[in-house]
Amino acid sequence: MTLTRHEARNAIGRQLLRELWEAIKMVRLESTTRCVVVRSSVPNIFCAGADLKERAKMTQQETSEFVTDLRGAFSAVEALPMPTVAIVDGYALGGGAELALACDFRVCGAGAQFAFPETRLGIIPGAGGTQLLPRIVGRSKAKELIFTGRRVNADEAAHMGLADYAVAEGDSAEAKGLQLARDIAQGGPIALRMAKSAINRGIEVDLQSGYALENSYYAQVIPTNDRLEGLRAFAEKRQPVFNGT
Ligand code: CO8
Repeated sequence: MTLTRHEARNAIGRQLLRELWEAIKMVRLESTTRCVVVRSSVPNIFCAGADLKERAKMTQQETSEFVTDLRGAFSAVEALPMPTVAIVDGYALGGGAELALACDFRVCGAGAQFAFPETRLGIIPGAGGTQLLPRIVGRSKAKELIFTGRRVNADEAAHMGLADYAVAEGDSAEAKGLQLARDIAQGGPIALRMAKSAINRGIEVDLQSGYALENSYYAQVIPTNDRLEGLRAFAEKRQPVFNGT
């Protein structure tokens, strides 16, 4: 999924939100897709967050509807069944940072800048930021970033675990992010979905309940052709060809 709203630095207004929803609805039905990459075609920008100009013209009711819709879209990204990689090569601000948080991985270019400036705008991160950020970087770091709104560069983001990879100056975040996606895509599509669900749901419950969840997801890979193909490929010393059944 590529954000291409150059003139507004990928700020998310109603039109971009509609397009994001269309992409989400399309991709989540694809049973053989192993990995989704979320990126930008705008130089030095991942996403400048919510469209502040459009929001300035909204009534309170419209703002409330827009915010609900945006929150829903980001939750839908987070709930995509297959692994997701955000390639952040430039600014990821406010809602833009939250979109990156909704992905499983964040791969950053040297010029990446994350910030949660919402409290400086009299609002709070409302599309997952107050919940996902502390789960990723820890409670006090998340509080610091959200209370101050300060920008975090790629190195610091990597240091605190906000970025999973930060490429060196001159190296391509795009290449690194796509390589990660290709590595993930070596796995079976059903296996990847089950593993993602087991981790995401398991982390929210106690350990014994987590083991029970793992067991139930494992049970779903046992009857698959992909599992048999994995065993055959191992015996025949070749790469498996998974078809998602
Ligand atoms: N909204 C609308 N327009 C924007 C936005 C934005 N967020 N960001 C940039 N633009 C527009 C600018 O107004 C400008 O338009 P124009 O050419 O008509 O003047 C154009 O994009 C280019 O902007 P710049 O000249 O500033 O471009 P630079 O490359 O110099 O800087 C930056 C890029 C750093 C991204 C800078 O534009 C900036 O700081 N933008 C504001 C970013 C920001 O504060 N974002 C946070 C928004 S708050 C948020 O996202 C909360 C979401 C909450 C969602 C809640 C859901 C539940």
